[in-house]
Amino acid sequence: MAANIFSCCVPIRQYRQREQARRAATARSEAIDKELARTRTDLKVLLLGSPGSGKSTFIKQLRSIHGDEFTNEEVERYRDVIYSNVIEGLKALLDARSKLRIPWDDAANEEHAARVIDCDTSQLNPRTFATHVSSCKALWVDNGIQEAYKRRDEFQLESYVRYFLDDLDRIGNEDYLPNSQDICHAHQTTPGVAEYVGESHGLVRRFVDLGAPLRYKKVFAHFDDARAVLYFVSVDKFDQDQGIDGANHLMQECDTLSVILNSRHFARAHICVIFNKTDLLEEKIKHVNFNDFFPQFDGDPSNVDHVKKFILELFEERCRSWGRDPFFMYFITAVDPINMKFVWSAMSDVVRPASWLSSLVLY
Ligand SMILES: Nc1nc2c(ncn2[C@@H]2O[C@H](COP(=O)(O)OP(=O)(O)OP(=O)(O)O)[C@@H](O)[C@H]2O)c(=O)[nH]1
Ligand SMILES: [Mg+2]
Repeated sequence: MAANIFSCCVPIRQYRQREQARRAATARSEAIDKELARTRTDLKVLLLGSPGSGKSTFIKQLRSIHGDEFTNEEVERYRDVIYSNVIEGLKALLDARSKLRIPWDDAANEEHAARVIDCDTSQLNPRTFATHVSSCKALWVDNGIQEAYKRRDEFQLESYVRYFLDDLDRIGNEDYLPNSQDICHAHQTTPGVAEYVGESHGLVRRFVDLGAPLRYKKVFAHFDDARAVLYFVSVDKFDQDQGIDGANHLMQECDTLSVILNSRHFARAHICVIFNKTDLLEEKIKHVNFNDFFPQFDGDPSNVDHVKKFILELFEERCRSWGRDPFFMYFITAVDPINMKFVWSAMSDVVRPASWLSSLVLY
């Protein structure tokens, strides 16, 4: 009897040991593959564009498309960024309300305003943010703040403000953890160069986010092996002046693009112009007259297709005068995952090795 039990147990124990060894070997091999993918590069893609034009958002969406989930640490880090976005957004609105001399709906909110203004956004976590939630809620529903929000075209306000402040019940919950859409709306300036390595269909693409291009012009030489350069333009900023000469934002973007197109370091790269924030452009032209900023525009200023066509032709015309066309130009909404999936499948032709370009397979 004992012999029978023994003879039946040994194979099970051996089976378990073998199974454990097999799992460990698979894990080791996966770790090696990951490490190889991390260090291997089949194709380098450079992301350039003004601050806030959507480079990091594009990369966040690519991660989702590649099934590369955010780690718990990353989710917690983004949660704290979102807390700081909420407070910074409110501070901007409070400042605008005061400068635009908009009266309070409820004068008692002055006290809530003082608490928010005093808040140190570098120290926010669920516990500290919880102490500000009721003030944030009271301020956001005040008609004075709502009026300032309506006049947001008269001052600088980040695009995420309504997205987060409309959802304070969820975000203010102490157990709150951001979902992927929240993470896409969060903004934290990318410090220096950021990289994302994504592998799909056996192809390892290294995306390098280089920050504001003119500041980093000197480092272009280190990226002359880039297969594609994606240049991001915030199209919703058509009504903004920039720089000391007060040039229109879109015209300034044209100039920056000329620097990239003319750079000898990118002579072999496909230069692609990504017109981002199309959703905000569509919303803005409903209340800001596009014609006021581009008198030569002769379409319907409230028709987004007319406006997009004009912007496209403006860039095309400028590029023609420099003698080099961008490989393609695309209008996208980087915070919209459905739009991004579509855009990515259309773009994958560009971000392939040259030898693959003749292939018709889209993925
Ligand atoms: N509504 C809307 N918001 C967008 C879009 N693309 C980006 N944003 C928001 O714009 C803000 C800035 O986007 P980022 O991707 O961080 O911009 P960036 O180019 O990486 O900015 P820097 O790192 O500061 O140079 C974030 O709050 C994004 O959620 C878009 O298509 N629509
Ligand atoms: Mg960034």
